[in-house]
Amino acid sequence: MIWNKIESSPRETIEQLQLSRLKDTVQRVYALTPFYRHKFEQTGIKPEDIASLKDIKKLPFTTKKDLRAHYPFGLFTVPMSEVVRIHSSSGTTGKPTVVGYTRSDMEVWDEVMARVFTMAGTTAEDIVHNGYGYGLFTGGLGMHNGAQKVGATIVPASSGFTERQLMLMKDFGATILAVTPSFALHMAEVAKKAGPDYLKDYKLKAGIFGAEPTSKGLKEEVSKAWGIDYHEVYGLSEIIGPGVACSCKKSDLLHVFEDHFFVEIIDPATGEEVPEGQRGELVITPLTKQALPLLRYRTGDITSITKEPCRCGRTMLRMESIVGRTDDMLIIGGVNVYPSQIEHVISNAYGVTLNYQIIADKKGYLDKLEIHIEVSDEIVCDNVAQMENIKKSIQAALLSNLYINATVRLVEPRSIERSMGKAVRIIDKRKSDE
Ligand code: DLL
Repeated sequence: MIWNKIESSPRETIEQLQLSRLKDTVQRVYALTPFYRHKFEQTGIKPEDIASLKDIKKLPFTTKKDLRAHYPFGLFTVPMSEVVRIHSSSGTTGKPTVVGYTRSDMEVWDEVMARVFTMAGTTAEDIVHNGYGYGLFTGGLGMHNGAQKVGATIVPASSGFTERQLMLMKDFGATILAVTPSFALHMAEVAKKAGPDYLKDYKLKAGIFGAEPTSKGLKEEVSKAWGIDYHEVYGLSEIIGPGVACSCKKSDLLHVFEDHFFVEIIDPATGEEVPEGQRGELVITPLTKQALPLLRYRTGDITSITKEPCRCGRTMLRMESIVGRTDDMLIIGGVNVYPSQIEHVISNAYGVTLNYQIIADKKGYLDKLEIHIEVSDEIVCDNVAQMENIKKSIQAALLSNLYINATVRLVEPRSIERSMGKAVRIIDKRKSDE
């Protein structure tokens, strides 16, 4: 099922729409945002210079730093009387990034989220259990509005209180689960305490997971543990929240809702576009935003795109699942590695679970990487020889697949703290020492 026929329109139609919307956006920011007008003047660009989609390259990039410099509402292009909603990123360091929505922005958000729910097979007959956090985080309310738009029954559970969430899922007969992948795995871990046939109590058929980089192995684990179809949703507050892209039933790649978001992939070091299919940093220009239109926003997320047709009938280009963030990339002894690549190695290993933590540190001048991984329940921690074998085989796989020398420490089941939202996988002690 496809929510909106634009999703399967010929690419020329989509691109024509993109161009006219891009021109409007450029006019809008030039006229209304001193920050952009100044940038245009500095580089000698005029809104009229945008005659084709390729001309987008002439426009300046926008970064998180720019948003922070204009905290909280400095880049808004409408009076506050037209802003009907505020959200913000968690902002673990310094000020958070604040975003605003007009009524029309809310309609766009609801629309793209309705497409997401429809991709996962949601109809008015479904009961959606929404375990994304409600509040300033866009996950909870973004999902909420999309589910409501397709007419499903929504259970606004928010995050935390795992046992209670499971009870509600059982008692209300939830058919669609919306949570972060790491929390879905934790929920399954708790649900399994009811015994091997725990799935008989649940009616779930699909899940909509996102908000954090996730390896193929962890997705398979979630899908298996809940006996459901895995749909991945991608998005970020600065652009809209969840609902920039989502995977359909036919492929693991995520369809980008291109009529609202123009995407480019660039080399993060040079800012130059990379060829289709090659990985780089995702840059997004929202095409219909009213309150906070941004040009060429550097997401920091690493992915690749393809325009190859999809078997589901949608024509909108697809992006690969996010490999990691430019700022999450670890450089260990000169080797670049993303946590999701380490997760992939762990997912193929015997005797361990996907509950792990990566600790990067320095020993003298040398980088030191330690990975703590919980063993599975069937492993007897007292069996020293077995533990040693597991540890050595993971270390060897990390070396041969990723060229990193890491020390693996196997820890007891359930000894690593669980996350109720986005998982904290990396502790980089080198950063805190700076
Ligand atoms: O995480 C929006 C969201 C909510 C997406 C619920 C999906 C589901 P922020 O808090 O602003 O917004 O964080 C955005 O999260 O730049 C990515 O690094 C990461 N992210 C979001 N979705 C995915 C995904 C929400 N599917 C940041 N895979 C983004 C990997 C993701 N990373």
